[in-house]
Amino acid sequence: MKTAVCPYCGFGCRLLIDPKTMKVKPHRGEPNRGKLCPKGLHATEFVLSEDRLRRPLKRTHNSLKPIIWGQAVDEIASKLLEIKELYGADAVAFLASSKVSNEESYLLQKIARLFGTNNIDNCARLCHEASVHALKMTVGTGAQTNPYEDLERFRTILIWGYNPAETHPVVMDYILKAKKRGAKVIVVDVRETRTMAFADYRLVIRPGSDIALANALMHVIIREELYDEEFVKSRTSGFSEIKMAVRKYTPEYAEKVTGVPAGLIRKVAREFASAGSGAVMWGMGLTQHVSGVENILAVIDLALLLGYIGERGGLYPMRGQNNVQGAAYMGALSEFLPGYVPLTDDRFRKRVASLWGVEELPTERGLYLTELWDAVESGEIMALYIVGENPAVSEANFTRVRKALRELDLLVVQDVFMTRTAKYAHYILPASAFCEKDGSYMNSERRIQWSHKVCEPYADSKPDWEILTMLARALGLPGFDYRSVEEITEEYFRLFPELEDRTVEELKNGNGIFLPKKRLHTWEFATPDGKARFIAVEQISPWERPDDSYPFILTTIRLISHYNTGEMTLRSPSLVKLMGEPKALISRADAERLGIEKGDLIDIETRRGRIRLPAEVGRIPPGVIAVPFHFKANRLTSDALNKAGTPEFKFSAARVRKVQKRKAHSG
Ligand SMILES: Nc1nc2c(c(=O)[nH]1)N[C@H]1C(S)=C(S)[C@@H](COP(=O)(O)OP(=O)(O)OC[C@H]3O[C@@H](n4cnc5c(=O)[nH]c(N)nc54)[C@H](O)[C@@H]3O)O[C@H]1N2
Ligand SMILES: Nc1nc2c(c(=O)[nH]1)N[C@H]1C(S)=C(S)[C@@H](COP(=O)(O)OP(=O)(O)OC[C@H]3O[C@@H](n4cnc5c(=O)[nH]c(N)nc54)[C@H](O)[C@@H]3O)O[C@H]1N2
Ligand code: SF4
Ligand SMILES: [Mo]
Repeated sequence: MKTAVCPYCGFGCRLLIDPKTMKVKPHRGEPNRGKLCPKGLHATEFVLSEDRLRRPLKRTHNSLKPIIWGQAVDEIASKLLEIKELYGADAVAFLASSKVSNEESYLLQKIARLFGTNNIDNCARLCHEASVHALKMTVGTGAQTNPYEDLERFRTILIWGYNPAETHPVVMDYILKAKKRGAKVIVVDVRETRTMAFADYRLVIRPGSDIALANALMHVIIREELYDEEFVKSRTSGFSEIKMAVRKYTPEYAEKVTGVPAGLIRKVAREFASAGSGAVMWGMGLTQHVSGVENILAVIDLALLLGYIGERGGLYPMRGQNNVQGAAYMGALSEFLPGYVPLTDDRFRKRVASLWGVEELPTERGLYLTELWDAVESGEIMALYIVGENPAVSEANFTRVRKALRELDLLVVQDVFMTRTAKYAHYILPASAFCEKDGSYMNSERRIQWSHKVCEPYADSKPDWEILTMLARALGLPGFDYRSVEEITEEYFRLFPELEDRTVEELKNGNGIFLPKKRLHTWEFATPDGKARFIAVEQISPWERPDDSYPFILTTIRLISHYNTGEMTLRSPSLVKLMGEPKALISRADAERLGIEKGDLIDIETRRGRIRLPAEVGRIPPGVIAVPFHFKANRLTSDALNKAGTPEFKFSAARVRKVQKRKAHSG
């Protein structure tokens, strides 16, 4: 049996794979302790799919023709160099994948920066980048503070805009264990989720009104003097601003804004504050709003007020993709060098440059993934190199993305499948799947784990690190003479003081390595003065408001057996069998008013477009409609961005109409 890391979600389960049968069993060690969800259990099925890309392809006159590796890479490199020569390095952008290993993400950002641009980004931008920004501003480090194991000993778990029962099923085990030991679970969501079924307190909130609720909880806690005065005094700054800001957020006022009864707000504030310890876990319900950064600031403020940090609590922005945390730590973000170090940190930047054998690296922030499409429109971006990302489906308001993809002078897609995005590409490069290569991955708790090669690469595919090494050499970049993936691991280890004394062997044989360490901020915060900073925020309105023409609020959600844009799960026969048909969720009251019954086809329309889905009735308040994001929801969504560059996937104004059955033709 070989040990690999699950290629789906950021929880980071380890799989035991039998190389002969390719069957999967759960690893007994950390973090999954003998558990897997159906995606992990069937994780090798997409790898074995006949649909895999077999060889490099080139588009000529609208048809795709096979091309040999060497020629494909040479042609791509010379086109990139030509564009650089004519328009500068910033006319090229690279999209890294949160699905590939640390080594591979590290290589792509190294290529981008040595090529001369910070136009390097990954799907963290669509996901938790607001959490990263808010955490950096308050506690100094943009990542989850505590390991999963701590969840079991906290007395309260506050789950906010996050539905782990469907999105990180294995973390539910930790939550349920805590509950068995007496912890209280509080869930805040815009609908009655599967996670809410396990909650002691269920707060169904109006979409986009989270700041008002967080401020009201703080209002009660401050007014009733339930906060941790000692912690606030010795370890934080900015308390007086918070005190002022939350004064007007009485539970009664918040009830008007959020729809959550004032009595329940008081009860939850008291329970959470008096428990003595607590975790705050959050997800896309908070980040994917124009107020994303402020939403997170509000929940961090709440935790700080109670001293729920270190031994007594933790901040858990639960990461989405299997290696989104790693991609960020490796520097595949347009505003940060590896380790989330700002581009303007001269000392660190010079150190990286000297490790790479050059004098200087570009210092200006690159474009966010979500800013690329306008930049293509305006002619600023001419070429895009995409590794393992599917923006033609995953980006907000994808109609404009598809238009931009068509306009590029050069689009390269490096993926395991012919994705919706690859359909626009000039060159398509077949990548090997996770179990066909070695490499390290970092999960949400910042645990780096080794994933072992189980089988040979499919057909003529190559591991991403090999493809990128070829590309870098063809571009004439220095320092890409790697003969094994381990040499890349050793190189990135050198960037982090905490990893300097660690070895790849240790990583391969143990339970993983936490970077920078297991528990953050226990004694001191990673801010210049060592104190956490409260940042007061006011309720912020969504970008679009419902009106007479578009009276519904549309939000987008995830389902347990579907995964993101579906490229992998739809090629897994066992998962396809488990998959329910995606349905739009609407309230009983709205359904009755519009004459809609369960299973009826409905049209959902926003200012961007229209889609048709069967209806599911119930478990959501009137006026709100929730659509699974996995297939075509982004024809509808709003592309308004928050301060971290994330679109407002969770709030659009929409209208809903029952599709009238066509009358049978007479005669
Ligand atoms: N099965 C499965 N698992 C996955 C994925 C998948 O596609 N499928 N994707 C992975 C990825 S990339 C990610 S990022 C994670 C995401 O994991 P989650 O964050 O759990 O995912 P979502 O379902 O997008 O959003 C969470 C919840 O936010 C709620 N919500 C919507 N609007 C609001 C609001 O205004 N306020 C509040 N409080 N809540 C709101 C929704 O009802 C939903 O229940 O899952 C990962 N795991
Ligand atoms: N409406 C709406 N839209 C959303 C969201 C939402 O909640 N609502 N959520 C957003 C979020 S949180 C995220 S993270 C994004 C996800 O957006 P994407 O990252 O674009 O979605 P995925 O489907 O995960 O795409 C991953 C791709 O990687 C490929 N792949 C897998 N393994 C490998 C490998 O080893 N090598 C290579 N080269 N490729 C590989 C897969 O085939 C797939 O095409 O979607 C965002 N879009
Ligand atoms: S919980 Fe996440 S990491 Fe674990 S098996 Fe399921 S998809 Fe894979
Ligand atoms: Mo995500």
